[in-house]
Amino acid sequence: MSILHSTARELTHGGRGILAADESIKTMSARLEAEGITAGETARRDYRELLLTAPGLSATVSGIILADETFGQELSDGRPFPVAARELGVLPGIKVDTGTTPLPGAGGALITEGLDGLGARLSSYAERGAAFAKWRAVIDIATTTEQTARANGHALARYAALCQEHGIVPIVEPEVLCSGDHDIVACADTTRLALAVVFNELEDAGVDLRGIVLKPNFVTPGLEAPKVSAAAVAAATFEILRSTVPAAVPGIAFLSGGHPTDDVCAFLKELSAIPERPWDVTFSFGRALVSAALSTWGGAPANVDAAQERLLDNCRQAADATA
Ligand code: 5MM
Repeated sequence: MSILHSTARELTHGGRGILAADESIKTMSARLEAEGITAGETARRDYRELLLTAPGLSATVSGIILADETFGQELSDGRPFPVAARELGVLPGIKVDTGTTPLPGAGGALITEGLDGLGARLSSYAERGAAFAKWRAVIDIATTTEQTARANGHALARYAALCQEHGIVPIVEPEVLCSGDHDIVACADTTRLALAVVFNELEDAGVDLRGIVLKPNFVTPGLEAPKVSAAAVAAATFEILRSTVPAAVPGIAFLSGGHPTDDVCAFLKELSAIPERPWDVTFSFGRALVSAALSTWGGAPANVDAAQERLLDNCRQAADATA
């Protein structure tokens, strides 16, 4: 088995999942400030160290996605984050997109940037220990068209092919945003379009599907719309995935998208129980794993243990949902 295949499998198989701790400096700073913590390089580092060093994290977490700033930082014991992650039994990953910008003439739809110079950056990340990478396309139901989905799918495919050339597993994340009051059918339609286009582009780019991880949204009503049952979400999500995601993909790791922890774990549990599913399913949650830990910490060293317990509880709940 090639390193790409074994890494993709290690990330998604065996009842563990991925911790998304790759908030950009702007997003992370805003989340710290919202908890009354003065945001700066040191606070962002301390917070990511709290997450990575939670005792026994590797029992439930296979990989951690880091932002460029964190990837170049050291823990308080002097170990670089990617080195410490491997020593702690967690594969280090790196977010390599550089964010979104409006696509010209596309009514506000966004395109994700970061392809220029990406090959050189991937070489450097690989030398420093990155096992996998992440690129997120942001897809808004109100503005997405076939053309804008294709532009984002094309970028995702170019990124994925480049990652594989450097021995790095690409996480392919076409995120249909959960914000809004749309119904589940609207989410299903846009998710189907986004995934169909992405797999078309991945095939055209010659990407080895056995060496990727797909990171999609669950198919749900918008966060401001009435909820449906977890069984209904799982059925709708499986229906879309079955018709768009080839069985060669080893694993699917879902984003949480702003849904509460209990809800996304219930969605995952229902999906895991579908017997005809050809891929492993797991989590690649950000907020659903870390929000409670961040507010428990509040920037106080005395709260680190309690914050780590909140993180570990959520990781255990998510991992249990994959069984
Ligand atoms: C952790 O947040 C990631 C980076 O976000 P920004 O670049 O906007 O700061 C984000 O890509 C995340 O990995 C996914 O959206 C999944 O996170 P959630 O919180 O939706 O599970």
